[in-house]
Amino acid sequence: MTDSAAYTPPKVWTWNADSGQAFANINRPIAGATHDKELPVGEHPLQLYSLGTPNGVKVTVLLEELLALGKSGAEYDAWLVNILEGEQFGSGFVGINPNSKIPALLDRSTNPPTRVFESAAILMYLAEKFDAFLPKGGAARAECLSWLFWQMGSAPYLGGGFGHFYAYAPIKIEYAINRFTMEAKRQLDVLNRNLAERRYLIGDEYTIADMAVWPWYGVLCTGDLYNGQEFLDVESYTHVQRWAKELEARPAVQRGRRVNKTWGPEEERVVERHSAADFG
Ligand SMILES: N[C@@H](CCC(=O)N[C@@H](CS)C(=O)NCC(=O)O)C(=O)O
Repeated sequence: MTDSAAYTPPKVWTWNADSGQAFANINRPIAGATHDKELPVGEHPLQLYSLGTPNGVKVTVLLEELLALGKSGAEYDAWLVNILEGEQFGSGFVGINPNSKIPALLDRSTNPPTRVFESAAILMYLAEKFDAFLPKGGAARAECLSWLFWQMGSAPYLGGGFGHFYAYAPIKIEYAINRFTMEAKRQLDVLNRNLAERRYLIGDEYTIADMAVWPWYGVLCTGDLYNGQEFLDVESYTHVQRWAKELEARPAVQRGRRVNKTWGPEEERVVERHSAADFG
Protein backbone atom coordinates (compact mmCIF):
# COMPACT_ATOMS: atom_id res chain seq x y z
CA MET A 1 0.00 0.00 0.00
CA THR A 2 1.25 3.49 -0.86
CA ASP A 3 1.59 6.19 1.79
CA SER A 4 -1.81 7.93 1.52
CA ALA A 5 -0.28 11.42 1.85
CA ALA A 6 1.97 10.71 -1.15
CA TYR A 7 -0.63 9.05 -3.36
CA THR A 8 -1.46 10.56 -6.74
CA PRO A 9 -4.32 8.72 -8.46
CA PRO A 10 -3.32 7.33 -11.90
CA LYS A 11 -5.33 8.31 -15.00
CA VAL A 12 -7.23 5.02 -14.94
CA TRP A 13 -7.66 2.94 -11.80
CA THR A 14 -6.59 -0.69 -11.99
CA TRP A 15 -7.41 -3.46 -9.58
CA ASN A 16 -4.66 -4.75 -7.33
CA ALA A 17 -6.06 -7.85 -5.66
CA ASP A 18 -3.21 -7.80 -3.08
CA SER A 19 -3.83 -4.20 -2.03
CA GLY A 20 -3.48 -4.97 1.69
CA GLN A 21 -7.00 -3.69 2.30
CA ALA A 22 -9.19 -5.33 4.93
CA PHE A 23 -11.45 -7.87 3.18
CA ALA A 24 -9.26 -7.74 0.02
CA ASN A 25 -9.92 -11.46 -0.49
CA ILE A 26 -13.64 -10.86 -1.17
CA ASN A 27 -13.71 -7.32 -2.58
CA ARG A 28 -13.80 -7.18 -6.39
CA PRO A 29 -14.64 -4.41 -8.87
CA ILE A 30 -16.89 -6.76 -10.85
CA ALA A 31 -20.24 -8.43 -10.17
CA GLY A 32 -21.47 -11.91 -11.01
CA ALA A 33 -20.80 -15.45 -9.85
CA THR A 34 -17.29 -16.81 -9.38
CA HIS A 35 -18.31 -20.45 -9.09
CA ASP A 36 -21.23 -22.84 -9.52
CA LYS A 37 -23.02 -23.68 -6.31
CA GLU A 38 -26.65 -24.55 -5.75
CA LEU A 39 -28.34 -23.19 -2.62
CA PRO A 40 -29.67 -25.62 -0.02
CA VAL A 41 -33.47 -25.71 0.35
CA GLY A 42 -35.34 -26.67 3.52
CA GLU A 43 -38.94 -27.60 4.21
CA HIS A 44 -40.43 -24.18 4.95
CA PRO A 45 -41.86 -21.79 2.33
CA LEU A 46 -39.40 -19.06 3.37
CA GLN A 47 -35.73 -19.70 2.67
CA LEU A 48 -33.34 -17.11 4.08
CA TYR A 49 -29.68 -17.00 3.05
CA SER A 50 -27.86 -14.80 5.49
CA LEU A 51 -25.32 -14.16 8.23
CA GLY A 52 -25.74 -12.70 11.73
CA THR A 53 -24.46 -9.22 10.85
CA PRO A 54 -26.68 -6.16 11.45
CA ASN A 55 -28.23 -6.43 7.97
CA GLY A 56 -28.97 -10.10 8.48
CA VAL A 57 -30.32 -9.65 12.02
CA LYS A 58 -32.99 -7.17 10.85
CA VAL A 59 -34.71 -9.96 8.94
CA THR A 60 -34.39 -12.72 11.53
CA VAL A 61 -35.76 -10.35 14.20
CA LEU A 62 -38.81 -9.67 11.99
CA LEU A 63 -39.34 -13.37 11.27
CA GLU A 64 -39.14 -14.19 14.99
CA GLU A 65 -41.53 -11.32 15.81
CA LEU A 66 -44.00 -12.59 13.19
CA LEU A 67 -43.84 -16.11 14.64
CA ALA A 68 -44.30 -14.67 18.15
CA LEU A 69 -47.45 -12.97 16.85
CA GLY A 70 -48.77 -16.36 15.78
CA LYS A 71 -48.10 -15.99 12.03
CA SER A 72 -47.16 -19.61 11.47
CA GLY A 73 -46.64 -19.05 7.73
CA ALA A 74 -43.49 -17.17 8.69
CA GLU A 75 -41.66 -20.39 9.60
CA TYR A 76 -38.32 -20.25 7.87
CA ASP A 77 -35.06 -21.99 7.15
CA ALA A 78 -32.07 -19.71 7.72
CA TRP A 79 -28.98 -20.92 5.89
CA LEU A 80 -25.52 -19.57 6.57
CA VAL A 81 -23.71 -17.64 3.84
CA ASN A 82 -20.09 -17.26 4.87
CA ILE A 83 -19.17 -13.98 3.16
CA LEU A 84 -15.52 -14.19 4.27
CA GLU A 85 -15.27 -17.43 2.27
CA GLY A 86 -16.85 -15.81 -0.80
CA GLU A 87 -20.09 -17.83 -0.64
CA GLN A 88 -22.06 -14.75 -1.77
CA PHE A 89 -20.47 -15.26 -5.20
CA GLY A 90 -21.87 -18.78 -5.72
CA SER A 91 -24.20 -19.07 -8.73
CA GLY A 92 -27.25 -20.02 -6.64
CA PHE A 93 -26.86 -17.04 -4.33
CA VAL A 94 -26.22 -14.62 -7.20
CA GLY A 95 -29.42 -15.98 -8.75
CA ILE A 96 -31.44 -14.57 -5.86
CA ASN A 97 -29.24 -11.55 -5.20
CA PRO A 98 -27.30 -10.20 -8.19
CA ASN A 99 -25.66 -7.77 -5.74
CA SER A 100 -23.94 -10.66 -3.86
CA LYS A 101 -24.72 -9.45 -0.36
CA ILE A 102 -26.63 -10.99 2.51
CA PRO A 103 -29.50 -11.11 3.36
CA ALA A 104 -31.48 -12.66 0.50
CA LEU A 105 -34.86 -14.37 0.70
CA LEU A 106 -36.65 -16.89 -1.47
CA ASP A 107 -40.40 -17.24 -0.93
CA ARG A 108 -41.35 -20.67 -2.25
CA SER A 109 -45.02 -20.26 -1.36
CA THR A 110 -45.50 -18.44 -4.67
CA ASN A 111 -45.35 -20.01 -8.11
CA PRO A 112 -42.76 -19.31 -9.38
CA PRO A 113 -40.81 -18.61 -6.16
CA THR A 114 -40.25 -14.93 -5.37
CA ARG A 115 -36.73 -13.69 -4.74
CA VAL A 116 -36.17 -10.60 -2.57
CA PHE A 117 -32.87 -8.87 -1.89
CA GLU A 118 -31.90 -5.69 0.02
CA SER A 119 -32.85 -5.92 3.67
CA ALA A 120 -35.45 -3.11 3.59
CA ALA A 121 -37.17 -4.73 0.61
CA ILE A 122 -37.25 -8.02 2.53
CA LEU A 123 -38.69 -6.31 5.63
CA MET A 124 -41.40 -4.61 3.56
CA TYR A 125 -42.19 -7.79 1.63
CA LEU A 126 -42.65 -9.82 4.82
CA ALA A 127 -44.52 -7.07 6.68
CA GLU A 128 -46.97 -6.77 3.78
CA LYS A 129 -47.27 -10.52 3.30
CA PHE A 130 -48.15 -11.08 6.96
CA ASP A 131 -49.89 -7.75 7.53
CA ALA A 132 -47.88 -6.72 10.58
CA PHE A 133 -45.35 -4.16 11.79
CA LEU A 134 -45.98 -1.76 8.87
CA PRO A 135 -48.86 0.72 9.12
CA LYS A 136 -51.23 0.32 6.19
CA GLY A 137 -51.43 3.92 5.09
CA GLY A 138 -51.39 7.60 5.81
CA ALA A 139 -48.86 9.48 7.88
CA ALA A 140 -47.90 6.46 10.00
CA ARG A 141 -46.85 4.43 6.96
CA ALA A 142 -44.96 7.41 5.52
CA GLU A 143 -43.15 7.89 8.83
CA CYS A 144 -42.29 4.18 9.05
CA LEU A 145 -40.88 4.08 5.53
CA SER A 146 -39.01 7.33 6.14
CA TRP A 147 -37.13 5.85 9.13
CA LEU A 148 -36.65 2.54 7.35
CA PHE A 149 -34.98 4.24 4.41
CA TRP A 150 -33.16 6.64 6.71
CA GLN A 151 -31.46 3.55 8.08
CA MET A 152 -30.66 2.20 4.61
CA GLY A 153 -29.10 5.49 3.55
CA SER A 154 -27.30 6.18 6.81
CA ALA A 155 -25.80 2.88 7.94
CA PRO A 156 -23.23 2.64 5.11
CA TYR A 157 -21.60 5.75 6.63
CA LEU A 158 -21.57 4.05 10.01
CA GLY A 159 -20.37 0.65 8.76
CA GLY A 160 -18.47 1.32 5.55
CA GLY A 161 -17.27 4.70 6.80
CA PHE A 162 -16.77 4.86 10.57
CA GLY A 163 -16.52 1.12 11.19
CA HIS A 164 -14.15 0.52 8.30
CA PHE A 165 -11.72 3.33 9.03
CA TYR A 166 -11.87 3.16 12.84
CA ALA A 167 -11.81 -0.61 13.28
CA TYR A 168 -10.75 -2.43 10.12
CA ALA A 169 -8.46 -0.32 7.92
CA PRO A 170 -4.82 -1.45 8.15
CA ILE A 171 -3.74 2.18 8.76
CA LYS A 172 -5.44 4.84 10.92
CA ILE A 173 -6.21 7.80 8.68
CA GLU A 174 -7.16 10.79 10.84
CA TYR A 175 -8.97 12.58 7.99
CA ALA A 176 -11.23 9.57 7.28
CA ILE A 177 -11.87 8.79 10.95
CA ASN A 178 -12.79 12.41 11.67
CA ARG A 179 -15.10 12.62 8.69
CA PHE A 180 -17.03 9.44 9.48
CA THR A 181 -17.05 9.90 13.27
CA MET A 182 -18.67 13.29 12.75
CA GLU A 183 -21.35 11.69 10.60
CA ALA A 184 -21.90 8.70 12.94
CA LYS A 185 -22.39 11.06 15.88
CA ARG A 186 -24.70 13.28 13.87
CA GLN A 187 -26.82 10.25 13.01
CA LEU A 188 -26.93 9.17 16.66
CA ASP A 189 -28.11 12.67 17.56
CA VAL A 190 -30.85 12.48 14.89
CA LEU A 191 -32.12 9.29 16.51
CA ASN A 192 -31.69 10.59 20.04
CA ARG A 193 -33.79 13.69 19.36
CA ASN A 194 -36.55 11.60 17.76
CA LEU A 195 -36.57 9.07 20.59
CA ALA A 196 -36.67 11.86 23.19
CA GLU A 197 -40.28 12.35 22.15
CA ARG A 198 -41.33 8.87 21.08
CA ARG A 199 -41.25 5.40 22.58
CA TYR A 200 -40.48 3.80 19.19
CA LEU A 201 -39.20 5.42 16.02
CA ILE A 202 -42.63 6.37 14.68
CA GLY A 203 -44.44 6.82 18.01
CA ASP A 204 -46.24 4.22 20.10
CA GLU A 205 -46.15 1.51 17.44
CA TYR A 206 -43.23 -0.92 17.13
CA THR A 207 -42.49 -1.37 13.40
CA ILE A 208 -40.00 -2.68 10.86
CA ALA A 209 -38.26 0.70 11.15
CA ASP A 210 -37.21 -0.16 14.74
CA MET A 211 -36.13 -3.63 13.59
CA ALA A 212 -33.94 -2.12 10.87
CA VAL A 213 -32.33 0.56 13.03
CA TRP A 214 -31.76 -1.46 16.23
CA PRO A 215 -29.09 -3.92 14.96
CA TRP A 216 -26.99 -0.94 13.86
CA TYR A 217 -27.51 2.02 16.17
CA GLY A 218 -29.06 0.18 19.13
CA VAL A 219 -26.27 -2.38 19.26
CA LEU A 220 -23.72 0.40 18.72
CA CYS A 221 -25.04 2.12 21.87
CA THR A 222 -25.52 -0.80 24.24
CA GLY A 223 -23.42 -3.60 22.81
CA ASP A 224 -20.36 -4.07 20.78
CA LEU A 225 -20.10 -2.69 17.27
CA TYR A 226 -16.63 -1.71 16.03
CA ASN A 227 -15.47 -1.40 19.66
CA GLY A 228 -16.31 2.28 19.34
CA GLN A 229 -18.51 2.87 22.40
CA GLU A 230 -16.07 5.01 24.35
CA PHE A 231 -14.73 6.85 21.28
CA LEU A 232 -18.28 7.79 20.20
CA ASP A 233 -19.38 8.49 23.80
CA VAL A 234 -22.47 6.36 23.25
CA GLU A 235 -23.61 6.79 26.87
CA SER A 236 -24.55 10.38 26.10
CA TYR A 237 -27.34 9.30 23.70
CA THR A 238 -29.68 8.53 26.57
CA HIS A 239 -32.89 8.17 24.59
CA VAL A 240 -31.28 5.78 22.11
CA GLN A 241 -30.00 3.83 25.12
CA ARG A 242 -33.48 3.60 26.65
CA TRP A 243 -35.04 2.47 23.34
CA ALA A 244 -32.23 -0.01 22.57
CA LYS A 245 -32.56 -1.65 25.98
CA GLU A 246 -36.31 -2.00 25.57
CA LEU A 247 -35.86 -3.70 22.21
CA GLU A 248 -33.07 -6.01 23.29
CA ALA A 249 -35.28 -7.32 26.12
CA ARG A 250 -37.84 -8.62 23.61
CA PRO A 251 -37.64 -12.44 23.32
CA ALA A 252 -38.00 -12.31 19.53
CA VAL A 253 -35.10 -9.87 19.28
CA GLN A 254 -33.03 -12.11 21.53
CA ARG A 255 -33.75 -15.07 19.25
CA GLY A 256 -33.33 -13.17 15.99
CA ARG A 257 -29.91 -11.81 16.90
CA ARG A 258 -28.57 -15.35 17.43
CA VAL A 259 -29.51 -16.70 14.00
CA ASN A 260 -26.67 -17.31 11.52
CA LYS A 261 -24.19 -16.10 14.11
CA THR A 262 -20.76 -17.70 13.83
CA TRP A 263 -18.87 -15.67 16.45
CA GLY A 264 -19.25 -14.74 20.13
CA PRO A 265 -20.03 -17.20 22.94
CA GLU A 266 -20.71 -20.68 21.60
CA GLU A 267 -24.04 -20.97 23.48
CA GLU A 268 -25.43 -17.88 21.70
CA ARG A 269 -24.80 -19.14 18.18
CA VAL A 270 -27.58 -20.61 16.09
CA VAL A 271 -25.55 -21.13 12.94
CA GLU A 272 -28.54 -22.43 10.97
CA ARG A 273 -32.17 -22.12 12.00
CA HIS A 274 -34.80 -24.57 10.79
CA SER A 275 -37.26 -24.62 13.71
CA ALA A 276 -37.85 -23.06 17.13
CA ALA A 277 -36.06 -26.07 18.64
CA ASP A 278 -32.76 -24.75 17.26
CA PHE A 279 -32.71 -22.09 20.00
CA GLY A 280 -32.28 -24.81 22.63
N1 LIG B 1 -27.91 -2.63 1.36
C1 LIG B 1 -27.73 -4.02 1.64
C2 LIG B 1 -26.39 -4.21 2.32
C3 LIG B 1 -26.08 -5.65 2.58
C4 LIG B 1 -24.63 -5.85 2.99
O1 LIG B 1 -23.80 -4.93 2.94
N2 LIG B 1 -24.30 -7.09 3.36
C5 LIG B 1 -22.93 -7.41 3.73
C6 LIG B 1 -22.89 -8.04 5.12
S1 LIG B 1 -23.60 -6.98 6.34
C7 LIG B 1 -22.37 -8.44 2.76
O2 LIG B 1 -23.04 -9.38 2.39
N3 LIG B 1 -21.12 -8.26 2.32
C8 LIG B 1 -20.48 -9.18 1.44
C9 LIG B 1 -19.69 -8.50 0.37
O3 LIG B 1 -19.67 -7.26 0.35
O4 LIG B 1 -19.08 -9.21 -0.45
C10 LIG B 1 -28.87 -4.53 2.52
O5 LIG B 1 -29.31 -3.77 3.39
O6 LIG B 1 -29.31 -5.68 2.33
